[in-house]
Amino acid sequence: MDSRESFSSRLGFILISAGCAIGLGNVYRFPITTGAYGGAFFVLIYIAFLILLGIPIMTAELAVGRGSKRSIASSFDVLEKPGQKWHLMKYLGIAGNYLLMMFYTTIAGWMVIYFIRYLTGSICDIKEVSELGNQFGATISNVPLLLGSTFAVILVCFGICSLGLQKGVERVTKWMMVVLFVLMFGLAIYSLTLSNAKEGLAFYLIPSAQRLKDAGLGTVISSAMGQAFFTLSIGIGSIAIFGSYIGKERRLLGESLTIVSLDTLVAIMAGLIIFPAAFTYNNGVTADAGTVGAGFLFTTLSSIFNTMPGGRLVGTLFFLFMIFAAFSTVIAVFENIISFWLELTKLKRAKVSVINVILLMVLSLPAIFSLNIWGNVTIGGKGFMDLEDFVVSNVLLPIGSLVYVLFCSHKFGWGWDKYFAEVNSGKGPAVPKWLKNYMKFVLPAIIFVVLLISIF
Ligand code: ALA
Repeated sequence: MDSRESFSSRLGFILISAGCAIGLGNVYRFPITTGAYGGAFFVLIYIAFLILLGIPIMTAELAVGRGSKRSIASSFDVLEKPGQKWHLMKYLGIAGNYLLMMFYTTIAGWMVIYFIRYLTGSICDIKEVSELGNQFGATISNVPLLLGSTFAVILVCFGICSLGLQKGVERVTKWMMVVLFVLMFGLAIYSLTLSNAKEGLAFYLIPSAQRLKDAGLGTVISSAMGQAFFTLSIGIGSIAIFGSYIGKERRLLGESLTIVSLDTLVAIMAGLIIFPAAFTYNNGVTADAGTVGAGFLFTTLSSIFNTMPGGRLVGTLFFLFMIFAAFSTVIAVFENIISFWLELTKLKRAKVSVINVILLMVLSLPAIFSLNIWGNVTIGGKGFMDLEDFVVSNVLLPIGSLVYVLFCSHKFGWGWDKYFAEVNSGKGPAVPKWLKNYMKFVLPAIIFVVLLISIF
């Protein structure tokens, strides 16, 4: 194995870990689910889950990564006691990272397609939502177009990773994240000046018991939990890897708080961009999945861009923002995939990148084909893209999180003492002692319930 690389700065670590978390989950899935599940109450429950689940689990992942100096492909092998079986977790982690990328790269490809359409202005004359819906339908039925856009995402992102941790991943992601924040603030300020911004904000930020009732409390809670896991990508080692690249100067609770806060800031800002626009140009959003469903960005929101003054520029900047959010996650997860190979084989980074470009191009085919030529092929009522999303978000992330928490808090794992010493090495806010029983018993119980609700 090559000698292990590390980040050139703390800022690099924070922005890349936040970049891994910040992605389509924040800027696409969060506003859509918030709209569909009635607004503000969903947001509150989601934030509660980030605090109750997200932050402690993230400290566990980062501690295992930093304590082992390995990715999930061998971190449990390094830290477990002789004869234990925790290392089997590597299979779940590796499968989770690949499965996530098997559909995520295709959706990232849609953002590239729509960015080009806005940049060239080719889509700007279509104002009707139904016509835009037809166009989106034609886009996802167009196999060569989807193959081209997905493969381009895979090539560019592995190309960046092949340059190395500091020269590729850190340099490019830092720059992308800075532009993402600038674009986001610009778009949000613009949106807040729109005429019905107030109504949009009220829907988004003022809780309404009636809307909660309409959406159904159980559904709102389980979607908010799923969203919290997805947005942080916790449980499959995609955050742990970045713990493995840092030193012991800072305590990991502070680092986790910063990453989760940045992730939440981006999600909340995405809502500030979308809801005022939706209430100004589209009479708001409703719980109707057709209005706020998966195609929302490419139908309703695009129609809003095409109707508003200066919409071509706003649309172009918006899809650029989406590309940076998606690419920061893809690059981070690809870095994790590369590190599996570097740890488990003797191959060099460049060769591992080439192999994985080909591998992921092949693995992305089921999700792509499920949108068109395999449209009738379903397993358990789901096409491949939905199935991959479901397995990652509702099964692997919660199971993986459960394993991390048990490993860090119980004697039959790494144990509370070792976790406590690792997580609290350095400066910054410390994990308090009283968290021990929460991590040992309460958190696993919550995750277990989440898992059951998610699956059944
Ligand atoms: N955490 C990633 C996202 O939010 C998967 O998109």
